[in-house]
Amino acid sequence: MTDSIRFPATFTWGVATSAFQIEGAATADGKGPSIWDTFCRDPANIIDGSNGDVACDHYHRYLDDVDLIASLGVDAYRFSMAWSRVQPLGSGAWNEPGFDFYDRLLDALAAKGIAAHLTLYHWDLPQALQDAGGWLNRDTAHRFADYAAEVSRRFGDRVASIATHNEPWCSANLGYGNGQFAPGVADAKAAIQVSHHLLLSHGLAMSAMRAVGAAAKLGIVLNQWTADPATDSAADHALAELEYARSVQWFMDPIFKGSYPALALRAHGANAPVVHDGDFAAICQPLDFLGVNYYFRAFCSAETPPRQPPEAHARTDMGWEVYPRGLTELLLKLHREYPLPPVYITENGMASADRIEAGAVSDAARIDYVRTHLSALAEAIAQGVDVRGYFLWSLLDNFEWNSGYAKRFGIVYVDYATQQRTPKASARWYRDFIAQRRGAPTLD
Ligand code: IFM
Repeated sequence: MTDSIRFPATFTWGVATSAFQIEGAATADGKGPSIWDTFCRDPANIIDGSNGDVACDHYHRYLDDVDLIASLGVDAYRFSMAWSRVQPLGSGAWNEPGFDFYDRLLDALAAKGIAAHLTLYHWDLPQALQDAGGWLNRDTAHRFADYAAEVSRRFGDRVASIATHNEPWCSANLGYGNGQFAPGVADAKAAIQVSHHLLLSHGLAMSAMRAVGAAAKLGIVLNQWTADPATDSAADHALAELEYARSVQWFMDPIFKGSYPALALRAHGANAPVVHDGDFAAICQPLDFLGVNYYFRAFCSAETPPRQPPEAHARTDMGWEVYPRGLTELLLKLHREYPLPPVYITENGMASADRIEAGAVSDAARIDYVRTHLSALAEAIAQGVDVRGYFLWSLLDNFEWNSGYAKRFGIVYVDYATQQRTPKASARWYRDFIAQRRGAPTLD
């Protein structure tokens, strides 16, 4: 049942993608290499040995893709800009043909009345900056602020919002902590220092963009989860508390309170980051919005082997527990703990082993996933959390990072051999759900 799910009348409905995952055109029109281009050159890094050279070929098919977005009846589209497309070396000269692509994309979205929500950094650092130390080099934060200011100058009045980072937890912990993501570094101390430089870059970019004075709302997108103890044991409770501190509070506290959480700092010990005077003042400044990406909760067990979430809970093709209640709980907890600005759910969705049969893709599990998460979201809103929009991840099946093309998150199926797009049953469901909202009773 979806009739009983109520949202504010002005709620924004959208779909999301990111540059490296869909654009392809890896070397077109002067684009420089990014760390993901480099990382994929070693096929051992990607489960199916693939890369982002072509991906969904969105760079050439963006007009069709905008038509597809419009056909869903959504209000908004969230996407990211490939930094090395517009500034091939991550510093110095701008690449006009790269900016032209985003200019054309924005025109196409505007022509269809779709609001553009831009993310500056969705993990694809220009390789030239990596060669100079990447996010371990504090100077990268300054290069990022320059890039943010330039984008804001050019597009800040044409996009509804600009997010500095997407999921810096992943950039730090998967890129530098366990090496599963580009640039493939496995060094716990480095990961923590990188997280600090990412936060610093966010703060510097916010100031730089504010100085430009564009109309776009400015914020950041964080991936977040609640951390539940697997049992009532003191050990599981302690583990859950630490997990929450190291993941959610580690990014939220500097932004909203101007310090790192004491529990996580203690746990990091000698790996704690080097923080310069003035860093927290740069990081801790008002946001126009907070983007929350929610996929699953953390289930914390101190036993060996660790206890797993209940068997009865479904899992996605990524192996992630389906736990919609966690979205309500997370939002209420954030609402209690921080002076939140308006919140957007900037990603939520699931991978499933979709197949095309007789020209159609039946993805009932995804419909169920989205429906139950929307219901959980409506519950949080009803309890007072100011959530202004929801972006389904993802518009298209796409390059799922180290899983390559083996995992399908799209509500539109992509046949990578032909680049044919086929809306799945979930795309039709989402379109109908949104259409129904327009006439449905609202919270207002
Ligand atoms: O595909 C990713 C996206 O790039 C960032 N958030 C999680 C998604 C699913 O893993």
